Amino acid sequence: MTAQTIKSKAAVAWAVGEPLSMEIVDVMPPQKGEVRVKMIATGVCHTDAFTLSGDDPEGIFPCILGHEGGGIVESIGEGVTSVQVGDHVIPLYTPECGECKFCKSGKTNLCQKIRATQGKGLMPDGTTRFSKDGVDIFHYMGCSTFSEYTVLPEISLAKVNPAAPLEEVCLLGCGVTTGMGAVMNTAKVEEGATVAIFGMGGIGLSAVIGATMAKASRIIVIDINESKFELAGKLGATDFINPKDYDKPIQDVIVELTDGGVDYSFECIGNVNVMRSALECCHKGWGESVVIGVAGAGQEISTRPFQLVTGRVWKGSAFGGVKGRSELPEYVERYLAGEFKLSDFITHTMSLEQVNDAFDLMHEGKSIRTVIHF
Ligand code: NAD
Ligand code: AHE
Ligand code: ZN
Ligand code: ZN
Repeated sequence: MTAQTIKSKAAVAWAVGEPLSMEIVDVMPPQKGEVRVKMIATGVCHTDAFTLSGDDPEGIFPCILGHEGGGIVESIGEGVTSVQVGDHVIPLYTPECGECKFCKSGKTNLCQKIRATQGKGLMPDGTTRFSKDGVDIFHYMGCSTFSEYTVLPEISLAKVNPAAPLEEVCLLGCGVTTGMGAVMNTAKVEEGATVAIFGMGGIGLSAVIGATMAKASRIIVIDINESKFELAGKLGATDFINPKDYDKPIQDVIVELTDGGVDYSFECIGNVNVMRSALECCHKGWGESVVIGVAGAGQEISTRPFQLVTGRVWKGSAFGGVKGRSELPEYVERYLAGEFKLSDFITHTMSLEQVNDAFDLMHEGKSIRTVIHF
């Protein structure tokens, strides 16, 4: 049977800085190469708040935010072969087409096949599938998981083991994969290495899991909110630093603590000053710092070039360097095998109607991840 336009509950961001508004929107059927997904659960990531705040140069309104979801295929468009109705899927803001220059390079997970239209809030054919009373609503990061039903390109879906609870593995759609992947794929932290992780939100705590799995000898965590340290310790962090306790640059504190600096550092906040600290707390000659946090429009990083001349390396990581379609299902299997837990991250669960409360909890530093159940 051909799919029809359906009504869907959605939290719409009508304008920058405004609370999301619960609406019944129209969701068109999936077009050629597209899939319509019934969302089961979605996490709320700091990047959703970042875009709503107006700091994202690609922010475009009205839109439906959300990019950390888990759902079930409701209908498929013409030519779709890799998923079928009923499959359990995780939406991917970093798709994997397998045929673009980036995919073929083997050097990056940053598939660019649909990046231009995705950045404009549109499907690959340049149009949107969402509307309300005839007004078009834009997609967000190609995912828009704050809607009961959403449409994605086939290449933006990872098919995962249906045995995995979507209410938990939705977190692998962004935060947990990003943190773990940055440590294991991007930095390739080795056994015995020393690590500093700045920011103990969902991303930083997942980086702690990655560092623990990599058997790092020392995992130093830095946050201005000490309530985050308990879970960090449970996940394997060994040293806990609140920069507010010191009257000197935090990189100096870490360099002294580690006989010259750490082997690897990770910035999981989105603060360009902290990015500098993260680079400068790395060991001369070989220390590597990975930028994960997303900084606002117009912000720039700086350091003395001498920091790089003397062997420190500055790099970045998107979605933990993970190729969504070919590698994410394996993360789900590792979760199912008990290699890591996701429930620790879920401090709050709520309905879509309460999504603004989830943003408040994040801004107040009271949540790690809120998961919305549909
Ligand atoms: P979060 O808000 O849950 O956590 C941020 C943490 O940083 C909080 O614990 C906060 O107390 C701490 N913090 C804030 N300012 C600090 C400072 N000056 N010094 C030390 N700690 C400080 O956020 P999150 O969801 O974990 O996301 C973290 C960042 O990662 C955001 O910028 C987000 O946009 C970005 N992100 C990037 C990717 C990627 O692929 N690169 C993926 C997901 C999220
Ligand atoms: N749109 C912003 C950049 C936002 C950004 O850096 N996004 C990360 C993922 S954050 C997930 O929570 C990312 O993967 N970026 C790679 C990409 O291609 O978007 C801007 O500055 O324009
Ligand atoms: Zn995210
Ligand atoms: Zn590609």
